[in-house]
Amino acid sequence: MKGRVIKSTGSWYTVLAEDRFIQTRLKGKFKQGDLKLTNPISVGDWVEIEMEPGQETAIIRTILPRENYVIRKSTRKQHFSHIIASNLDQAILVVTMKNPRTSLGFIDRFLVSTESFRIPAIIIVNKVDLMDGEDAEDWLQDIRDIYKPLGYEVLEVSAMHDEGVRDKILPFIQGKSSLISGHSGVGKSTLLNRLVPEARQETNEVSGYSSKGVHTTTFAEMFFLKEGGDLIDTPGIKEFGILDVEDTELSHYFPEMRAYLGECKYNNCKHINEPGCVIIQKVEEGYIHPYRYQSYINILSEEDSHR
Ligand SMILES: Nc1nc2c(ncn2[C@@H]2O[C@H](COP(=O)(O)OP(=O)(O)OP(=O)(O)O)[C@@H](O)[C@H]2O)c(=O)[nH]1
Ligand SMILES: [Zn+2]
Repeated sequence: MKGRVIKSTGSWYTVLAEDRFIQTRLKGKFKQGDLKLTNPISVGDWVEIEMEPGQETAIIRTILPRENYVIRKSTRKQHFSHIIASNLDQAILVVTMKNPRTSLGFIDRFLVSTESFRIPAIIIVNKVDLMDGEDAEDWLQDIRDIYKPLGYEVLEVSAMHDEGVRDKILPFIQGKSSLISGHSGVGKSTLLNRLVPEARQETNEVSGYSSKGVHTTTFAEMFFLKEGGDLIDTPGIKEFGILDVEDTELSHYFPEMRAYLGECKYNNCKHINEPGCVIIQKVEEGYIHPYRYQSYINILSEEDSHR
């Protein structure tokens, strides 16, 4: 039977297969290619399962090849990675101008990650009800001016006060598998509860497990839209870093730079201060936004200092 992993709690995985939620577990070892993983299975994985004789539970026999995945370095084990979610159609970044403030630099790091994972991204600006004054207007205008021309959708909502928030977002998530990310406090849970009103109930169910003393590190959980499609929430995972991107590769993950790659004088150009650099020229001519170029330089130097 084929199904999709929708939740992982310790050694048990909830799989949705043939319209049923089935508790499954792994038996034996799984080869993961070159990846060294702390979790062999992630939410979003498609798996082949087999019911245990005379039981309501099943064994995972095969993990089907992942179309894509979001991964981060393990905080517990050196040289190991942790898959946050897989088989995604898009990643949603929720940002706010205030309480907390999301910086453009953070947005750029996120977008570099999703570009490197080959996952489309959209930006939801939440708490627009708190926007007030010139500073807020400038921040919002920058977001519109910078990201929309690059092809990233920018939606402006108030999850708390806007009754129409669900209708506004639905066309962008219906029929898709979307990961929700963003700083703590930007309103991810509030938004999720608007989009999937039953979600809160589900969350309570998880804490119900823990009161029985079962190990419940919930890595991620999938919630279903009644119109089709799903949302993956990642409690406890506030952000994922940029993983193993080579200096000369970084510009590939800036869509506005991609168009000019190969045009610089030196083919290993890092676009910092090299003579004949077309990227620097395009920044000067106004084709590449200076904030984006600044983020590019910041990421380059931060990644260097991490080595
Ligand atoms: N003013 C305003 N407050 C909001 C809005 N959406 C959410 N909030 C508030 O922001 C706070 C954080 O919201 P959450 O939904 O818990 O944020 P979160 O992103 O899930 O936070 P973590 O669980 O820590 O990752 C809560 O007090 C919400 O009531 C909004 O549109 N406007
Ligand atoms: Zn260059």
